[in-house]
Amino acid sequence: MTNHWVDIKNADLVIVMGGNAAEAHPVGFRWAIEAKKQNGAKLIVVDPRFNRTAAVADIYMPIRPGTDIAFLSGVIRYLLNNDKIQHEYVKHYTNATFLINENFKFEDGLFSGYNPETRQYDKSTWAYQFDEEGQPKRDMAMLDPRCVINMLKTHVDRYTPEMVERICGTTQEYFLQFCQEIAKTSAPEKAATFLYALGWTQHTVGSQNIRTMAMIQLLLGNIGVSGGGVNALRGHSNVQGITDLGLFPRMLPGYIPLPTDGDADLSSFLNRITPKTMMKDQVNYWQNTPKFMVSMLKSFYGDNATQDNQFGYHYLPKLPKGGTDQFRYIEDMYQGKVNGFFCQGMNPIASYANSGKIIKALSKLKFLVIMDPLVTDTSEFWKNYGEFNDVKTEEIQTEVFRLPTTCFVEEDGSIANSGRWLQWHWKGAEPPGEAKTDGEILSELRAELLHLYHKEGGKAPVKPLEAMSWNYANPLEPKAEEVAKENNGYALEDLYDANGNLILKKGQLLSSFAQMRDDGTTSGACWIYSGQWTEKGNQMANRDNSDPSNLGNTLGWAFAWPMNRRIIYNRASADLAGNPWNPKRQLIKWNGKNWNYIDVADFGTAAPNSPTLPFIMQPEGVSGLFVRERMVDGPFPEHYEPVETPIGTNPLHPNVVSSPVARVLDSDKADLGTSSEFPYVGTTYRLTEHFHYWTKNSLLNVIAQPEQFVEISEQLAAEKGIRNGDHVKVSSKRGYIKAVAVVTKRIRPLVADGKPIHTVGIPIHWGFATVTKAKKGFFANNLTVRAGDANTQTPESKCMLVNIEKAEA
Ligand SMILES: Nc1nc2c(c(=O)[nH]1)N[C@H]1C(S)=C(S)[C@@H](COP(=O)(O)OP(=O)(O)OC[C@H]3O[C@@H](n4cnc5c(=O)[nH]c(N)nc54)[C@H](O)[C@@H]3O)O[C@H]1N2
Ligand SMILES: Nc1nc2c(c(=O)[nH]1)N[C@H]1C(S)=C(S)[C@@H](COP(=O)(O)OP(=O)(O)OC[C@H]3O[C@@H](n4cnc5c(=O)[nH]c(N)nc54)[C@H](O)[C@@H]3O)O[C@H]1N2
Ligand SMILES: [Mo]
Repeated sequence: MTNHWVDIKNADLVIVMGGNAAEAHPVGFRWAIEAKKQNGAKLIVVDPRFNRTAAVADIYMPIRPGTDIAFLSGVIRYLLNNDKIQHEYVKHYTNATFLINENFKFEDGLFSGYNPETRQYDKSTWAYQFDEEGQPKRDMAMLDPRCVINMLKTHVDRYTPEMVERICGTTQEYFLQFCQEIAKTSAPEKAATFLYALGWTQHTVGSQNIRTMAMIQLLLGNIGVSGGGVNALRGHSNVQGITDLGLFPRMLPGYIPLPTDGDADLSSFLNRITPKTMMKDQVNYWQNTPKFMVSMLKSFYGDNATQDNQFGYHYLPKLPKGGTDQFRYIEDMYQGKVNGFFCQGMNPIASYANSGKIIKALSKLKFLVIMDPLVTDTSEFWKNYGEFNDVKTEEIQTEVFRLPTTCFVEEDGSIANSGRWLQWHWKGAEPPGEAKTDGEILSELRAELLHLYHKEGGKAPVKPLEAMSWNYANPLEPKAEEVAKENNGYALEDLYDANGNLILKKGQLLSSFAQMRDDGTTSGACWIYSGQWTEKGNQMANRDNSDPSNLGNTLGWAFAWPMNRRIIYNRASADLAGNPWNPKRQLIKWNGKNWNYIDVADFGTAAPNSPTLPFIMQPEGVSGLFVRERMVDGPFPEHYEPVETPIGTNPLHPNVVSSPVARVLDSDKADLGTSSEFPYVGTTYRLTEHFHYWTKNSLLNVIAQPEQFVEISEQLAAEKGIRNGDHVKVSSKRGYIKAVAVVTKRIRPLVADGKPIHTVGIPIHWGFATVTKAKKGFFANNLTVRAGDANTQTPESKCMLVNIEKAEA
């Protein structure tokens, strides 16, 4: 989130689109209800299903799964054509005024630079025009046809209300109601917030769904302000921590990219990834990347990281050409190229797309290690469970090891929530049986691997393992606080400022990442977490909930990265002169001499009307309505159909139907179905009463939602002769599930491109492994498609083609 949970109460309008917050985030959703109570905010839900969030909404409107870009682009068109934008904000804080490269174009569904062979874009024309001094050209009057705002206007002009209805199935009347409500927040003092999660991410156009929304927020001046923002409601309680700490296959901690095979040494790697300041006087905070990277390497490799060995750069694993992701590594397993797999805290045969293929892939391994507190479907994948898992055990060679771990309540540690708050928690119970923490298991593995290497040797180099710094009081049992301090970072020598004053003594904890150096005199494994545990103590354990501004920013409660800042880009909450757009929700204000802050400033000390602009992480200082290089699928968003499209065409450009760069491996193409065989849209989601696949082990949850069901409309039920409570079989090109039919008014048929579209709603949860008497069931992922977003590789689990038939019980 750019903002945080409590701040949602400050919104004038709450839009839940691409998520079901009341169901999946019932505790945090209270702040949406507070916005209604305290501000009279309206709540709008746009969702294929009338879900539990819709039940408390002021306005609900349906949409066909996978078409939000068309809807939101239509909103952008409306805002531009009806002059409902926050003018000053757009002009000064976005790149609306920048001129786009003469060779950039969009034609017949493709942006310039497309290579059909590699299915990738060359992004060199996705650029600005520059003047003789190398500065981007701007037209502050915004009249030049090549300036971003005019190019955007042309781009979205095709998304008329008629086109939105034709693609999305949402009536023009509903759509215009949405436009009118959101347009009200173009007033400088008004703010809308968008709450989203998987209904937007789990699409081949997932990243662009979110981007289109972010563009709307910029046009309305809703970013950096209280009650606004781009607010992803994250999933597992610490999944924010996972991405912060680099558990993405392509990332190091702190969102620093992992080097690739092509990055020959540290300096050329840093040169490639560190952005050059593009416009004079801008902060361009990522220019500090070398300080963060070297401090990270010092933290990883300690005294083994020196100037002479490029701080241990060569010990880091390098990504192969083209990178890697879940699709590829499952494919490698499937082709028998992988010996072993460590499965730590996940249940891939239940959670990954196309379960059938995952099970086959695991069957080709020599060994599988499961680190989990529970028995999982994956740890049982080799057992025959009849129709639920019809494998031939005797043909599976994979040896499975189960290492029981503790669960978070049995450990001290921190959890990062969606609002970037790092909150410390304390162990609540002793772990049962032989369970050990993940840290203990990994430490023992490290020690044993080193021992075996030294005794027997091995194929892979042992140096990276030997070089790792492992400075814990007990190397087999690292404590959470030791790891937290490592992430925060230390002064490795006495540190002086530019005037020669001592800032920190050797061995002291850094007080923020601003103290990090690129010469090896500081450490810190995750720069954004620096400040979490300083010489003043554990900031994550702070529990002062005083709230002088009444905005809910509570700076004394826990620690928010970066630097305890609660709303990022908060300089944008005031005009150029430093006057807050909304004095009642003031985050910063210029008092004539200096800045008054309610939140931790996102800006440094530049006086008002200085040329330094608020978007400090961007090399041009402003936010991007046009994206130069970050996205792989286009500098502007464009509607593409899901890879399995129910309408079989793209009304905007029939020659380019689905995303031309979507992640689909050749070997998975044969598994794609068509609407002639599978005429309905399947979409998967979760229920409050369950947590993914684990609550199969908890009797009360099992009682609350005992059996796999699917939801269909009354119209589809009538067509197929299905009654409420009948048993049905839902199938896709990949597999099938059996379930009980719930016939409901909550799902209604839509008309898209002149065709009736029926949706089958499929909750996830069931499987075969459980220690309770839970009814066994099928994986919803028997049905899903192995196709992903080209930016993130997130699979398109929110829409696929299915068929539904009555079945025997
Ligand atoms: N009780 C409970 N809470 C959970 C979880 C759980 O398992 N149980 N899981 C957690 C995790 S890991 C996550 S990631 C989050 C997920 O949080 P959510 O994303 O809120 O959860 P989903 O149930 O996947 O809901 C997605 C919603 O998006 C809608 N949708 C599907 N396709 C589209 C589309 O194309 N456009 C639009 N506008 N909407 C669409 C669906 O109908 C559904 O209502 O929940 C977290 N919270
Ligand atoms: N079709 C479809 N598929 C989906 C989704 C969807 O909406 N539709 N949602 C996707 C999303 S957003 C997610 S997040 C995934 C979830 O997919 P998974 O993460 O694979 O599913 P979980 O059941 O949450 O598995 C987490 C496991 O971690 C274990 N665990 C808990 N605490 C600890 C610990 O401290 N240490 C260790 N080692 N293990 C622990 C739990 O017992 C559990 O078995 O599913 C994805 N799959
Ligand atoms: Mo998730």
